[in-house]
Amino acid sequence: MRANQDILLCDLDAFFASVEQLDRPRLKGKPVIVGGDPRGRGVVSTCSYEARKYGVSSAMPLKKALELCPGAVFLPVNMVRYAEVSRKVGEIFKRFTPDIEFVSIDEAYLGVSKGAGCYTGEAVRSAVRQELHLPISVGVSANKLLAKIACELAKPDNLGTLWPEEVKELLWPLSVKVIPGIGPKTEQKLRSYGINKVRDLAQYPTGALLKIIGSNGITLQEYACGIDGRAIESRHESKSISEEITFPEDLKDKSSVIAAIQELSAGVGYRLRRAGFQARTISIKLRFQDFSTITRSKTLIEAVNSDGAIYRTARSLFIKHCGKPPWRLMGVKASGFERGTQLSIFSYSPEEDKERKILEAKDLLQDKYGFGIVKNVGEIANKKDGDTR
Ligand code: TTP
Ligand code: MG
Repeated sequence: MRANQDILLCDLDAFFASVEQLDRPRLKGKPVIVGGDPRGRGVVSTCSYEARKYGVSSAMPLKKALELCPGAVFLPVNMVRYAEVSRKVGEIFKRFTPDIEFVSIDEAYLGVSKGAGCYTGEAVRSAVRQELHLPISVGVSANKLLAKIACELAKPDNLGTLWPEEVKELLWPLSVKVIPGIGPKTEQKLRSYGINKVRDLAQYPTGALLKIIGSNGITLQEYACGIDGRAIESRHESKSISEEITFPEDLKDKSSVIAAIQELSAGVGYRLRRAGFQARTISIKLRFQDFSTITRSKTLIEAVNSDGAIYRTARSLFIKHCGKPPWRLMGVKASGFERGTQLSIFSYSPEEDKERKILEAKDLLQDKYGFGIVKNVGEIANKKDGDTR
């Protein structure tokens, strides 16, 4: 957990069942149970929210599910298809931040800069809804635990928040079973000692709690107080953020390519800032008409994340290495990440301060109305730059 970070827990709703309903539209709005033949000995993998109303839940014997919900449609598990959808969801997550921990097939933690959590969460939800036609819930907070609980409480198809300062008011009155790690057995044990609500767990003498549930008691008590120091562990931490465009027709004039570089730089800059990163290295990728492709990079003295700084570097790389037109594809990439916002002590100037303020306003508008809504701000930000380096 980092103090300057918001954490999102994104979790698809009734994942396997939602994919089945997507692939078979006639099942929309109906109780769907995924797990196999209800006459067999298997268990429920998951079920649609329509089936949950009947008391059906994951890990329940299919036979029992049939008794509870005889009208449900029972389907076998089609893991290949779910894995395919899961990959697509992961690609959407990666657009918003490289700081991702994939927890399971339908669940991931995303780290974004402080204050960007809710906007990013809504943007993730609408991208998954619009592009994959699937419902997803998002919990937003300052740590993993509270983000996870916020998501569970918000489900289905919703975004919820649960901030550390709200723990006493909102979390303490709830049953201990909302705490991840407290399954039915631990819950029962705690109940037998009169620990029913999260408040009871938070306030129970620690020594006595350790005797009841062992060493795990310390962590669970910290959780009950909303404390969780776990960091996001990106297994395949993305090392770069890039955008590229294949032009509708090969371009022959430099100014058109430079206009594209400006657009691409703004996209890369926005994503960098939203992920809470700065980048030391800016690269371009250039493809010529004969498909030959070059990449060229420049490593800067200081890490950057403003649209203007990325654009200036990418443009100078292009001018230096553009070769002969026509050009077919142009890409801009930022890598060599460092944490934090761009506040240079070496070259801090009123212009940079102005640029930063303009970008902050632009980012907020883009969070709300989508990337690219503000076109001319990049121009203002880049005006101070007269050089072609
Ligand atoms: P979950 O995210 O736990 O459940 P869910 O997506 O079906 O429902 P929701 O998140 O809205 O509560 O698990 C993701 C998938 O993993 C789920 O669709 C099926 C599979 N799964 C099992 O196969 N067995 C299980 O016991 C559980 C809990 C999940
Ligand atoms: Mg899920």
